[in-house]
Amino acid sequence: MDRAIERKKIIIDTDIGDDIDDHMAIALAAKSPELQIVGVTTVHGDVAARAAMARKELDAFSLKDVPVCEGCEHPLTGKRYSYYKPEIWEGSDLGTYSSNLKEAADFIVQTIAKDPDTVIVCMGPLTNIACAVELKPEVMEKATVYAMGGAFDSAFPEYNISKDPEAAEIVINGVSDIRFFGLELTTKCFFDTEDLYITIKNFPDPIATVAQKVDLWLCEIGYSNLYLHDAFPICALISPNRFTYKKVLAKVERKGKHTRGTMVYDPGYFHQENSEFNIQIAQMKTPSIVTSLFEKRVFGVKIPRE
Ligand SMILES: [Ca+2]
Repeated sequence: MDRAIERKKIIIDTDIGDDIDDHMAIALAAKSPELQIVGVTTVHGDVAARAAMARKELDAFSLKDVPVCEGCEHPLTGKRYSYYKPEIWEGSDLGTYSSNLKEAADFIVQTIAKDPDTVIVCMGPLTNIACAVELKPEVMEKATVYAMGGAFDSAFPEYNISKDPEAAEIVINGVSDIRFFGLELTTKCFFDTEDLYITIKNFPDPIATVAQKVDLWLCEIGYSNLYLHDAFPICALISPNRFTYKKVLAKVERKGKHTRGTMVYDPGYFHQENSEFNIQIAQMKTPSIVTSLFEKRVFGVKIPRE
């Protein structure tokens, strides 16, 4: 690694084990010399199985010293619901892997208190971050959060926000620098799942660990496109000049019959130029660089495209 590169410290907060993009995003972070993963926290549902999955992947990428910490199983209100059958997707082939720590909110607060420049990269519902805000608001107010979440060109309630709207509302008002990577951006970049699997299926570790999940994604879930949603905030930390951010005042819909979990905001038609804002929405002109980064850094080969 070039010694001149100052590595940006990150905590990855993840619901690894539902959509495959968490696995992909962790692989990209692990292979990027600009970033230093200082901890992984798990959220939403079977957080112990998710922690075991994160441990297995970090170990495969020779990151055995990075602590993995279990977080909140349930949203702040209500119960957790998964799209997929846990026995198929979560908890598969985990052997003796397990977490190092519990109480993710404590870990997050302690890490940010020690080094406020550490960026929290959120790849799941924002429950752990909300708990950290409630635990130590004065510490978390100074935190920087890059979150995959929201759908800023529609009233569609995007998954991560909709699974814990109350947590999202606490976080957008409790953290001064929070940047969202919404579906209108993250759906612009994907691999063909089968082409990816065929290309990498016989690769040695650590890619074998990723290939195993791609195979599951293809066979058990059956999605032909492998979207890289959670890799966008990682990409933004690797290549900050590729991204711009639109500052807006957003609120989270928590009551709508069809829109609970939607983030709503004034698109700028009516407010003053310097009006108050609480989030930043990521924008970029070349989403294809996300797949290019995977090809260069993670797989080392071009993945065929239809
Ligand atoms: Ca995720």
